[in-house]
Parts: sequence; C-alpha cells; structure tokens
Amino acid sequence: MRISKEVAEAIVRHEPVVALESTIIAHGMPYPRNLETAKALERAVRDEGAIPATIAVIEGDPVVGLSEEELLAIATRGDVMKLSRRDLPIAIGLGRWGATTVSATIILAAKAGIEVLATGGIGGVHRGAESTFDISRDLPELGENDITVVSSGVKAILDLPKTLEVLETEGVTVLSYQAPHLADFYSQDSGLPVDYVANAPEEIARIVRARRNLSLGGGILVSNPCPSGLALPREKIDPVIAKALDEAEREGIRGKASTPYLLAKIVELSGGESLEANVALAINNARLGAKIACALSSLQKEGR
Ligand code: PSU
Ligand code: MN
Repeated sequence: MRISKEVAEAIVRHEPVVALESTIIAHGMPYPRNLETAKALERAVRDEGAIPATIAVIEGDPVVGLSEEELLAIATRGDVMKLSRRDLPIAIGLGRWGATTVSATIILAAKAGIEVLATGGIGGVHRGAESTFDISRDLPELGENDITVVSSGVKAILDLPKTLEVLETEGVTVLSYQAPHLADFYSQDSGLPVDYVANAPEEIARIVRARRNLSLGGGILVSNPCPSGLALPREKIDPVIAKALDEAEREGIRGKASTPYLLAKIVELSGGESLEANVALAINNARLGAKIACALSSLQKEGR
C-alpha cells in the first residue's frame, strides 16, 4: 500500500485525517463535475484543518492520498473498475485501475490507521432485496472495521428500514448530526430513528473513542443531512426515483451496475438537480468528517 508522505506523517503524529472514497468520482458523477467535486471535497477537509486522503487503486497499487494527476486519471479514464472487497485482489493482482467504494475504502483506510471516512451516501439494502439478495458490502464492512463513516444517511434509492435493520445486526452505531432522524440522501429526513442525535463533533468523537477503548471492533455511521438550500423535497424526488427504478428493471440492470445506473438516471430525470444536491451533501459530509477528525485528534492529545 502506498501512503502519500503528507498523509503518512499526519497519521503517525495523530493529526486529523479524513479518507475519501473514489467510486463517487469514477462511477457516481459525470465528468467534469466529478473532478471538480473530488477537488472540492479535499479542499473542504483542508478548510476545516484536516488532511484529505482520497483512496483508489492505481495500476495495481492501493494508494492512500492520491496526487492531482491520479485524481484526474480516476475521474477521466474509461477503464476504472468499481472495487468492493471481492474486487481488490483482481485489481491489485492484475495491475488495474480501480475506484474504491465505501466498502473497499473502509478496508484500506482502516489498514492505514485512518479513523474517519466521508462519502455522499453509503450503499445498503436494495428495494426488492428479498428476491435479489442485493445488499451492499458497505454494511458488513462498517460492521467489521474500526471506522467512522460520515454520510447523508442512506441513499434514497434503497430500502431504508431494511438497511437500518442490517446495520443493527452488524452492530454499527448509528448517529445523526443535528437532525432528529436518519437522512435520506437527496432529501433531509427519512423519519426513521437513529441510536443517538449528536449536537457537536466533540460528542461524536467521545462516542468513537469509547467504542475504540471497548475494543468492540466495527464502526459508526454518522448521518448528516443534505444542506437546506439544495435538498430536494420528497414529493419532488420520490417520483423521479420510482421512474429510475422502473427503467433499471426494464433494462435488466443489476448487481454492481445498479447504483451507478440509478444515480445517473436520476440526474437525467431531475434535469441535473439531483447532481447539485449530491455535490453539496458530499462536501458537507467532508467538512463534518474533518471536524470529527479534529475532535478525535484533540482527545488523543489530551490522552483520552
Ligand atoms: N455516495 C455518492 N455517490 C456514490 C457512492 C456514494 O454520493 O456513487 C458510491 C459509494 O462508493 C458506495 C457505492 O460505496 O456508491 C455503493 O455501491 P453499491 O450499492 O453497488 O454497493
Ligand atoms: Mn449490490
């Protein structure tokens, strides 16, 4: 694994670092918005006083802390694989390019010793999973690794109540930041309960530290709603999601192609509004991730 000098130094000094996934760049948004967003995410982390570490597989090397040229390549190349745990050995063994989903990013971030990861919205239990068995690897990976993932709840294309049930089975602590319920990606409020509503990054850091000190293993999901100005009301986005799901069904889209297809279809059907919401929520999550990483670093320095 190659860790950039800046990131490696920050890790050994217990300075705040935020891992960023790369599937959102390669498979979650169209060019050039994907590249602009990737850069904006890194900038947001730096603005809050932390070091960003975007993660991907570059010609077979797992890299933690991409260079600008590597970021550009991930955003533009046509041969970038979408990597979950099962795909990592293929990309690495055969020297391929790969963008890491939340699941593979969790694995590499945890190995590097990074405690916080920010994304747009994690994967989860797909609607109709009772017949397709489509459950994202993001959930068990959150259950098995010491990591705190900041996300705008769970992507609204999914079955949110079932996703919460699996998170419970996996033993993941689900927190909401300054909002009463789990966020539902493009909108702000799914109406579904979380384990605890946190009001400050310091409070989240204390919960993360307690989990670590208990040697419980496994992670924490922090739900952070899309910023008000760009969030899309449920009445507006729900019919768009329903239409996208119908088209996916009609075209026989399944497996790892599902999420990228649905996100792109929703951008098309919403006239680009969903993309604005997606960019805004991802940047907001990077900011909160940095604040949590800073609070964790302060606790560490106080010896707690
Ligand atoms: N958040 C976004 N856009 C994305 C993703 C998250 O705003 O494209 C990606 C993440 O990499 C996440 C993946 O892990 O979608 C989920 O894919 P799947 O449902 O195939 O597990
Ligand atoms: Mn899947």
